[in-house]
This record gives sequence, C-alpha cells and structure tokens, in this order.
Amino acid sequence: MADDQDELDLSTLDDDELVKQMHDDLYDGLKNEIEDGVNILLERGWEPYKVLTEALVEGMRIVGIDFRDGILFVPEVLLAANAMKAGMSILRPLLAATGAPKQGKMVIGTVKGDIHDIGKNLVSMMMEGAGFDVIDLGINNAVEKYLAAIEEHKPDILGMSALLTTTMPYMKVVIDAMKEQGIRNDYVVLVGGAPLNEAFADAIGADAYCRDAAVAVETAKDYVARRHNQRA
Ligand code: B1M
Repeated sequence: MADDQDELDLSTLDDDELVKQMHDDLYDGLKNEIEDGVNILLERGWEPYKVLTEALVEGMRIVGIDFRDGILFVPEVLLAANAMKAGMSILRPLLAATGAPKQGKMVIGTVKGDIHDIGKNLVSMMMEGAGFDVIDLGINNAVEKYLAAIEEHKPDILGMSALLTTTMPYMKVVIDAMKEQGIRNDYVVLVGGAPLNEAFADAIGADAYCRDAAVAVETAKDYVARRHNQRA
C-alpha cells in the first residue's frame, strides 16, 4: 500500500476522497501523508475541529476496531498513533488560539499503568481552546503525582483518563486519597476514557463522566460557572 501512496497526490482528491484516504493513511501509520492531509483540509477552509473529528478521530476509531479484532497489532497501532499525534500537533495551536476568555485551571493525566494519551491530549487541546490553563501530567500517573500537582497548581478541575478496564479502577484510588486528605470537595473531578461510563463515575465518586473532549469542555465550563456562582 505504501508504494501506491507514493504515487498519489492528495491535493487532487476531493474532500470526501481525501478524508477516506486519510483514514487509510492513518491505518497505515503514514505520518507525512497525515500531516499533508491535515494541511490540505485546513487550506480548503475546514475548521480545525472538523479536521480533528472527521479525519483523525474517525480514522483512529477504525484502527481500534481492527486492533480489537486481532487484525492490527501493537506495532502497527503505535505507528497509527504517531501519525495521529503528528496531525494533532498541527491542529493544537489552532484549537488553542480561540481567544476564549479565561475559564479556570485543569490538571489532567492518564492513570497509573496506562500509557494511552491520545484522548487525554485531545481533551487538553480542547480545554485550552475553551480558555482553560491546562497542566498535563502525561501518562502512567501514580496517586502521589496527582496529589502533588493539585497541591502545587490548585486547579479548579482534576481530569483523569483511563483506556483500560484494568486501569480505570485506579481513578478511585486517587479520589479516595483526596477524601482522606479532606480535599475532595475542593476540586471538580472529571473522568473519561473509552471503557468508562456514567455509572462507573458515580460509583467511584467522580463529579462527572465525559464521553468525549467536547463533553469534557462543556462539563468543565458548567462546573466552574456553578462554583463561581456559589462563591458569589
Ligand atoms: Co491500546 N487498547 N493497548 N494502545 N488502544 C485499547 C484501549 C483497546 C480498547 C483496544 C481493543 O482491544 N479494542 C484495548 C483495551 C481493552 C480493555 O481494557 N478492555 C487496548 C489494549 C488491550 C492495549 C494493550 C494492553 C495491548 C497490548 O499490549 N497487548 C496495551 C496497553 C498499554 C498500557 O497502557 N499499559 C495497549 C497499547 C496501545 C498503544 C501503545 C499501541 C496505543 C496507544 C498510543 C498512545 O495513546 N500514545 C493504543 C491505542 C492507540 C489504542 C486504541 C486503538 C485507540 C485509543 C485512542 O487513542 N483512541 C484503543 C481502541 C479504542 O479505544 N477503541 C485501544 C482515540 C481517542 C481520541 O479516543 O482515547 O477514547 P479516546 O478518548 C476520547 C474519550 O474517551 C474521552 O475524550 C477523548 C476525545 O474525544 N476521554 C476523556 C479520554 N480521556 C479523557 C479524560 C477526560 C475526559 C474525557 O478527563 C476529563
């Protein structure tokens, strides 16, 4: 397939064909082609968020299906993830530069044992674009790391991400530690990641489950506004 790609001039494709081609290129982990595709769509006037969701996130959804079904394996998925990240890094400054008024501060990180960070990065980007200062702790965060970051940055919101059924229970470890320290109610705790749902968020004592980055932004804005109103 890579040989065919060498022949193909992405700019000759119409929008639909290009987006489909980008799904294929993401699947094949073709970083340069993904960067080119993102730039072409932007030059054609596509909103960064539309490029993100329709070309990149949808492409990764397709990768996820074949990963689940044993058609793709970790090395291929890693290449796809790198290609996705390359596309996201073009979009990041555009999504952040919305000029939105300052909303508050968020500390976010993927929990211990878990190295998935694409969704978390996407949430960070969208939160920045919505006017939040984001302190991103990266992946594989132990409870101590979250607590230290909360202490240092005093955010409005703590966000946690988990993509594995084996790591999502760790969110409760963090929330329980916050309770033990008597600081749980000082912060809004939002959680997200593909295997989670609302019932899980309730069960572990989070404030809300966020299905995707757009929901995370809306939920965060909502909670921050409520807290400001309570203080007023
Ligand atoms: Co992984 N992996 N993976 N993987 N991987 C999944 C999660 C899996 C569902 C694939 C599958 O089998 N179908 C499966 C988990 C199964 C389970 O637990 N039930 C799985 C597995 C098994 C594994 C390994 C164990 C594989 C192995 O080694 N045998 C291993 C674990 C490594 C570890 O963490 N310890 C592993 C490794 C990897 C790669 C390294 C190859 C790579 C990660 C690269 C990276 O992130 N840098 C990878 C990838 C890419 C995936 C899939 C294919 C895609 C994840 C992704 O980036 N999605 C994934 C399949 C899937 O999820 N269907 C899979 C795109 C992203 C935009 O969506 O992350 O859901 P998502 O984020 C969304 C929302 O969930 C939400 O908003 C985001 C944006 O809209 N959200 C939040 C996420 N975090 C949030 C935090 C918030 C709010 C919202 O805070 C407020």
